[in-house]
Amino acid sequence: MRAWSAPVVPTLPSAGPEVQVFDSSTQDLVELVPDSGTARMYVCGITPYDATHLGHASTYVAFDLLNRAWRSAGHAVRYVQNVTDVDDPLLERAAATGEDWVTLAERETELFRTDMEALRVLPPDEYVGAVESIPLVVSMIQRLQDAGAVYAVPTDGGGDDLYFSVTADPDFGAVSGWDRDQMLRIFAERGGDPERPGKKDPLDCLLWQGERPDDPAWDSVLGRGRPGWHIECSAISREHLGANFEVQGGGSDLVFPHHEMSAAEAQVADPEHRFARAYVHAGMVALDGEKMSKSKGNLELVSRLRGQGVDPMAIRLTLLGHHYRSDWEWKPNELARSVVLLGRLREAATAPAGAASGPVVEAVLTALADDLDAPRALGALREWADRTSAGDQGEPGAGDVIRTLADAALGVAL
Ligand code: 5CA
Ligand code: ZN
Repeated sequence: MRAWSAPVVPTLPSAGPEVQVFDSSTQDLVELVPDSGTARMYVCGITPYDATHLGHASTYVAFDLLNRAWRSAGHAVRYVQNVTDVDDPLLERAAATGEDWVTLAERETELFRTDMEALRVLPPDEYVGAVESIPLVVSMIQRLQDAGAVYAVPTDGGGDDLYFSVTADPDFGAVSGWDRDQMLRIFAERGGDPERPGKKDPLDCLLWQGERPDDPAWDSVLGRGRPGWHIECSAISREHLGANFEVQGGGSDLVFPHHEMSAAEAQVADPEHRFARAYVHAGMVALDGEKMSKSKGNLELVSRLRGQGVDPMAIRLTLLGHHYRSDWEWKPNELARSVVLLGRLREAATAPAGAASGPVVEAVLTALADDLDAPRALGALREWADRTSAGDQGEPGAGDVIRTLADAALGVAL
């Protein structure tokens, strides 16, 4: 699948420190110096049944910061993202509105691309759909069958659904660290089916769904059907990044079951290797007191704000004003403040001379390497602009350095 076009990343005057991020599985900071010279990152992509909201944008901007922080530290980055272009929520929305599901997925994926471009999010090197990955999914399920970790549950239509036995992975539970009660509570809320008769363990998850009337289905050695959700990300990441890649990322709503299951499936298919080195999760953005979500409809859309003429860089500044791990609520007055801040930064950065830039470069890169502390990095830029506007113009051309810094490290074009 085609990604979106890449903004130019200007070269920084000096390299940043090695990056530390918070790993959900160890509940600790880890320094992720890439094993292979290239940092490999997989970030779970959208299910394209509705437009990009600010929660999605916030998560993708968070991982864009990680991408940029690795580059600032001098590492190459290989970035893979999926598109869940066949799954229940997409098919349900298409059925409800009478639209063809493929057309719906293509339209919303295209809108997502333009939103990401406007926000200056670096595109993944591989942007991969679930549908185009069905052969990869099927062969990973076959490996799980060889490992004895798959069983069939008959469907009403005479076919079989294939389930993954979570007990096959001795490390099951290590990503979330949750106890069984908590897993059972959340599983049903997030696409799982703990009550399904015929399952060996309520937590076992669907790998391959046998064909249903009116649902799309593909021929395979597993029978006609379509992939389950978690195996999609296990198979795509394994194919395009290999084993033990640096970061598996997404919003914190994916910790369980999605990232737990994806890791378990990949590790049972290949017990010699870990799935990812670290599991990194962005906080949830809320609106009107509840997690912003397509299913609830409490959304503010990137495309709606852009349509109203809001500068995407002001949207980005608003997202960066919150630490990526915190849960926060979208408030329109914060956007208004970001518009003002953007104006002040731009004014200072276009002055022929400004306050010394060196300490700001160091402060910004250090803050970002320290678990992607964008609010602290923004604070350093704001102080520089204040000093410059107050008359500290000791360094000719300082604004050019600050513009390079804001663009390369934070993705903000001044
Ligand atoms: N296609 C799957 C992942 S394989 C999926 O979760 N799609 S999604 O469209 O529902 O979400 C896309 C990304 O946005 C995920 O990383 C999810 O964790 C994140 N996300 C969804 N809602 C929010 C929110 N309110 N705040 C922050 N991030 C969110
Ligand atoms: Zn995923």
